[in-house]
Amino acid sequence: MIGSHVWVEDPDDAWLDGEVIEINGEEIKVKCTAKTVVAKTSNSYPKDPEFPECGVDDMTKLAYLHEPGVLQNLKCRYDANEIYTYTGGILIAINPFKRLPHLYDIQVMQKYKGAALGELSPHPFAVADSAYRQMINEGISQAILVSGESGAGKTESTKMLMRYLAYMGGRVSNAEERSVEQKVLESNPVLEAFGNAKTVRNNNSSRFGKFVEIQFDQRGRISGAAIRTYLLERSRVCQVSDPERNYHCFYMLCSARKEDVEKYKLGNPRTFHYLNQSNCIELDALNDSEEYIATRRAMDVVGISEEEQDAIFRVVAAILHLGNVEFSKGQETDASEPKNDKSRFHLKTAAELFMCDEKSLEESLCKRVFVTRDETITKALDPNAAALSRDALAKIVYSKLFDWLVEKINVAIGQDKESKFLIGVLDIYGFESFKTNSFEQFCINLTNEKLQQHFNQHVFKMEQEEYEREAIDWSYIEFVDNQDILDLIEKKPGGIIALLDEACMFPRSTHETFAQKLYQTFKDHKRFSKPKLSRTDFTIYHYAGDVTYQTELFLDKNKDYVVPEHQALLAASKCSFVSSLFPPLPEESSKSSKFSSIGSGFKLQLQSLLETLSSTEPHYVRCVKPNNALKPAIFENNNVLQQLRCGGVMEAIRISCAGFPSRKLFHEFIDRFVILAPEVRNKSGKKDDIAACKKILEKSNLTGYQIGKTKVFLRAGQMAELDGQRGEILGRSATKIQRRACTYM
Ligand code: AOV
Ligand code: MG
Repeated sequence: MIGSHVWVEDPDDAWLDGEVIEINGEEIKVKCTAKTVVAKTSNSYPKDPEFPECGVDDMTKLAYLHEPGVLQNLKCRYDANEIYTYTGGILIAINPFKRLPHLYDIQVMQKYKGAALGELSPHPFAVADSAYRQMINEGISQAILVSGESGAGKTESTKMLMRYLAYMGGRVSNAEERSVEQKVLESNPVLEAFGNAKTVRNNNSSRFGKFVEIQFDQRGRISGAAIRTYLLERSRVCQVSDPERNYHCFYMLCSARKEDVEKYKLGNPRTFHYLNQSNCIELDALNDSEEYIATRRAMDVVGISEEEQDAIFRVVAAILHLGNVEFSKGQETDASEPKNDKSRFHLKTAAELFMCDEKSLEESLCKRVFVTRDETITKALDPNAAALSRDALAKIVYSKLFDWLVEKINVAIGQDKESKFLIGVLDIYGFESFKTNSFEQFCINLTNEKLQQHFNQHVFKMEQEEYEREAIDWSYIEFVDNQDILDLIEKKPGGIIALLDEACMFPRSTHETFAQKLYQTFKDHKRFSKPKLSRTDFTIYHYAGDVTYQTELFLDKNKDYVVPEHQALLAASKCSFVSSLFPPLPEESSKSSKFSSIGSGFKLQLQSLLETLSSTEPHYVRCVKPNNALKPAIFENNNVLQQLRCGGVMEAIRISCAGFPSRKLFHEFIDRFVILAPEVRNKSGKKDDIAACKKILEKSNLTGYQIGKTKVFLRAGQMAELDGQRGEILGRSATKIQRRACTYM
């Protein structure tokens, strides 16, 4: 109709709103603020004339539910610093890229304590509170799954969730001893110092996945916690591309207090090869020397002793010195030796810091020993191979150091083996697609596929199954199932990981033969393709977009292997901390060269994570990154929309509103709302229950609800309506008990 207000699609801004000024059959001309657009009627949506100025806090309350409406809602809330919005039971969090301290202080926590989800503005505290109360009331373990792309705010949201749980489950501790929850909270800065780095996507990107399981006793007090970590990115230790950084701890140590810098013979980070491959050394918002102090303080809290801290930073310094050892051709053919005095100095310093023999360190870098059936052959490595050996040593030491920290923190916090109640919080690396994508991205994206499937299954399948079980009318909502991608990657035998393991076991395989094998095997797979101009890359059509992987380092990175010379060297260190990182290998595995696969190991870890998750009641927080500039107040429509689509949020909204987001068992329903039709009281039996429910609903003038076999199913908003009516009768203020429309998703 001419004069009506509509949304039309726009390539730049996704959706524009304007007034219809002309209609020509299937086409309409729409006058928007900046331009006039001609669009197909089928590509336009009506605009809500009474759209509330500040939007609605739950998408299911939108009067007109469509993509532009959802986007408009998020945008106008974001502009008003309302960064959180519900979609039924899912919390959408849009990264503000600026501090909003008033949102998270202790008074806010107090307010959320015990408030029903939806009673107060959407907030991670509300999600944590609801998980906590469900755990206490129903005795079911809970999980809060935080997802979103890199830089979307997962880690920050996770910290809020953990702070709230610590607040709820904390106990008054004596000043002497640190409480469990203090240790849990302080484990964050420690792990971030060693496991986070600046990437192009995020100045504080987690380069490992983390599942924190908080254990509670019968009384709902925190009694222990376990931190599980997943696959730290090792390559970053020796390879940093501009404008990214290595792990934070290296820079911290370089700007530590003077005596530490001198003790470890450090100085300007630009003088170290592992740091100066990138031009980015300092970060605007990060003061490395303050961070150093904060990290050491956090280490105190989690129970890492002064000596251990010294040893840890000594190893970090040793890695930096190791990276500065360059090699040149040695006297024998194909041999290598430290290039010059400078390299010798760094080699000597690294050996001192590792507390191992300098000569042995040099040999472990420049030579390899091969054991055949009859003899032992020592082979010299050329300068290139020696540099690779050096990097391999740096990586293995760093990753063992990280694992040690996690283990230490777990021991220090302590486990409550008796605990029956758990709340797990998952903060795992978001979907990644870079210019070059290697094995790390492959594993990260596999993780995201698995979690996406969990989300799909939970939200969609469970919902539909419930409707089927209850035999109510329901037209299916389609959703994209990603099982085919998971099969492509994980299937055994025949999936990509299985083929990679095979390639790693055949000495003559190269990344070229591996790629050929992939092309052959998956030439007809609809989620796989070979890019036209490449001989060794492959593309996977992930749920969140296409990613092309470069196979060059896949074989290498999949091998979980410690060079025996490196193992022997550090196991013999005079520093008990260093030698403890390299405990003697069992006889068997040190001899046989049987390879252990990182990919398969990771797959098993994920499997076990998903098993844990499936025994919990899940809650979801979907983080969204409003722009790629990492700046406040910029809301890029297309960018946000893409993330909402990829994360299944659009479908979740649809299903929630199209379906019946609220439901109650007959007797529960009657108990709660009998006051609306008191005459139905005092009857029992299933038939009577149904009749009673019908009567109550009739009297409340609602339509569109359904009566299943055991439950009443209500449309979005109807529970709130009933509660309002009940409140009026009870004479309480209706707003006090107005609840979120969707109590179940
Ligand atoms: P991520 O965990 O999702 O990325 P982060 O949680 O590290 O992302 O968030 C990235 C940055 O955004 C943070 O360092 C903050 O500067 C800012 N930020 C996020 N959430 C908030 C908030 N609620 N309030 C203020 N600032 C925020 V990655 O770890 O890269 O996938 O692997
Ligand atoms: Mg993170």
